[in-house]
Amino acid sequence: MVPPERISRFLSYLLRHRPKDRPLSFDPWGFAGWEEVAARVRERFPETTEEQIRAVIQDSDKQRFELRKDQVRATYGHSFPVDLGRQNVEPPAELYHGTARDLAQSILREGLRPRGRQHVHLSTILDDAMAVGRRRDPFPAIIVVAAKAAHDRGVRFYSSGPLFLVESVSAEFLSLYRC
Ligand code: HQG
Repeated sequence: MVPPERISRFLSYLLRHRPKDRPLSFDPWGFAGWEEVAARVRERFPETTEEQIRAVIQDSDKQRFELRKDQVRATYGHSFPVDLGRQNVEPPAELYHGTARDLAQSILREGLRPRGRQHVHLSTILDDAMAVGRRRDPFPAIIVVAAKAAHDRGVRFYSSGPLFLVESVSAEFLSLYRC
């Protein structure tokens, strides 16, 4: 059986980055047709059933995907513009961003930028930010975002499962976490 994580990564690749070699049509909200997506996954992993793909979507710890009757989309992480249709919400006082130590100084100087994606991703829980940062560095730096203060000054925060998304955060709202 194909490990669920491989299917999840492949779905993320298809739905966040619309690769040219795996053409799918997307609506403005980032949804693609379920049948088409399931067919792409089964081309890549022929032994996978549609039920297994559904299970990966439903079991995703970070609610990475949204499946409607005959459509599916990624809930965050896009490298192409989509209208997620999310409401601006009031965030908690602090949110956390885990990153590599060698990026921290530039972030504290320039602010948090989405780089290749549509949004910056922020965690509500320190341990989650550590896990995000460990993808890049075994001893990650944690940036603390004064989220409520930024929100009060007009920065729009969107909630997505356990994450908050934001277009960017200027340096005045950032500090380095010290344990
Ligand atoms: C960095 C995964 C220098 C930023 C994860 C990050 C997450 C700057 C990188 C989700 C910068 C962008 C997203 C600045 C930002 N100077 N570096 N001014 N501003 N950066 O991958 O947050 O499991 O787009 O620190 O768990 O690492 O795939 O963002 O290192 O939730 O669902 O630019 O992806 O989720 O990298 O990861 P990314 P991320 P999944």
